[in-house]
Amino acid sequence: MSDIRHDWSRDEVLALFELPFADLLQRAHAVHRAHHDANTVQVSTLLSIKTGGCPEDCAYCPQAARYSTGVKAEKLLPLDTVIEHARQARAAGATRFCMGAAWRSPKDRDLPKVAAMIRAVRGLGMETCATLGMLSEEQAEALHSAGLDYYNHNLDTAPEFYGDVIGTREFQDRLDTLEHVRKTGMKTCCGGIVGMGETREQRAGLLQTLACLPEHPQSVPVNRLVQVEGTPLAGTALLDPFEFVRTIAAARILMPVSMVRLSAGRAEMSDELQALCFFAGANSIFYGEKLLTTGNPDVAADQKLFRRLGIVAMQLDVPAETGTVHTDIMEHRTGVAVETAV
Ligand code: SAM
Ligand code: DTB
Ligand code: SF4
Repeated sequence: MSDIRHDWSRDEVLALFELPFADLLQRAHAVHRAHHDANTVQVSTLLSIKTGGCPEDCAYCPQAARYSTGVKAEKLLPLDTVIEHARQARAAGATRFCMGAAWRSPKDRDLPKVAAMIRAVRGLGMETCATLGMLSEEQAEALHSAGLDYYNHNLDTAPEFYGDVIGTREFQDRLDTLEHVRKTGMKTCCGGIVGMGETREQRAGLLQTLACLPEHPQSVPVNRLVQVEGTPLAGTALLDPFEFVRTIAAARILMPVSMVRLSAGRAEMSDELQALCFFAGANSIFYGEKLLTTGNPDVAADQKLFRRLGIVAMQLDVPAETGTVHTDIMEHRTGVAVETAV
């Protein structure tokens, strides 16, 4: 029987969180091994192509113009700067390049510029991902035509906690953007943030909502809140690290085939905590010294951690500069269908 389900109830998800820690981890790790190579981790590099000055009010975000966080508003980066960053990311071993913009949604005049970036990064033989805010169907199609592989748009938190964190757009707006992206055939990268003062039931609610989407997102970033001075969420009580591991484990059980990304917050995590997250089913990270505006472990530290844990970075078998990208090729390398739609 397939373990891919879209009908999880909140109580079932909560019951996973309430298992004894060892039982939860054993179950998650078994699901992980059934679908993935447990010693391979996918690495993506992020670049902020348009930083700061965002009109939205997301209470966690250092890029919202209304909070005094020290992040300066910048213009969209020029194409050659983006290409240079992508080359460096590829040289360091990243296989996916994710471009983020501090927009509520892209302006139509920006789209051709972002499309040119997508084409250039694809030309370097990397997978492409973008996170630009809300998209209309037409905008999603324009990005798809440019060759975008993934669109990142997070649900961020459970529907009932959402209004405590974001007031300038609705939860439904997020679901609509994801629908527009899926319609084009692009893959979705969708997850959320924990450690924002939500309850365990609300963490379960976020994961339940993700697992009950029409398709499981192919990538599920689980961010631990990076507390930035000046944002309303600075000073939030810290989440128990074991509860974070439980969240990763539950995500793995609910979305067996998806890549679960140990995302923001790694700079504040010990190597031991990250190792537990990999055991619990995380198999993707952001790689490179910076996320969008905040820090991330440096490449040397991650390479050392991988060596100590016997982890290898996932490879794409794509000759450099050819312009063709075969994401399916990962099946050859790992023997498992890691990116198959469910
Ligand atoms: N502006 C676009 C949007 O909101 O969709 C794209 C960029 S936005 C920075 C992408 C995601 O980053 C957010 O949805 C949120 O999940 C995550 N994020 C932002 N600030 C964070 C923080 N301080 N800690 C953890 N995750 C954060
Ligand atoms: C996601 O879920 N996490 C990334 C990516 N998608 C775009 C962003 C994390 C941002 C952390 C705060 C910052 O660096 O500004
Ligand atoms: Fe703007 Fe995105 Fe930050 Fe929200 S998360 S304030 S939309 S950049």
